Amino acid sequence: MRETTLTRTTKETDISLTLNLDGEGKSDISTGIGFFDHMLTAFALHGGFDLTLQVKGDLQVDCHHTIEDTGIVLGKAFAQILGGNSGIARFGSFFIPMDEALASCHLDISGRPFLVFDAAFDTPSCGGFDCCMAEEFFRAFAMNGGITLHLAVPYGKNDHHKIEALFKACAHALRLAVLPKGGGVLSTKGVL
Ligand SMILES: [Mn+2]
Repeated sequence: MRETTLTRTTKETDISLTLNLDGEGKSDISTGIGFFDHMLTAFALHGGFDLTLQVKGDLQVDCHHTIEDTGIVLGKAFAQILGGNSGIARFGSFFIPMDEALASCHLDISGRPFLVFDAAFDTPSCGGFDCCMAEEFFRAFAMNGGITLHLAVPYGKNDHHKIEALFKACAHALRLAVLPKGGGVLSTKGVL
């Protein structure tokens, strides 16, 4: 089964995560930030991943460490489960419209971490989630997952819709990229 459990404890956050790539989209998520729980619940459901996540972060400071460190652990979980990225589709692309907003995600589970993030927000936050943390979350996820990740919101007005569409687009692109393909690594180099 393509599943792992990770824990990570620092002076800023205490994180426990279990991820199953071949799940049914079930989740049990508690980060202390309601909007972030909403995003990660959507991520699990749309990716078809089972995700159990408990985060105790220093929210008395702000939401930064809690969100960034969750991205780190989620990225590490993908990297650990996929090993050398052998036998998977590797690439995934998806567009998600959400009312007036459109988000796109194009990714390559390449072992070459990179983030392109082309989205702008009009308000400082959605609930307790600072909108600037969307980029920080996806950067931490890409860096620790070894994923080339391109995210964009070409248009849209409502920041809740824009961010939610980004999480859903990323989830669907990942669902496609981790599909078992058989064979070895999809690279002329023979290794990623
Ligand atoms: Mn929503």
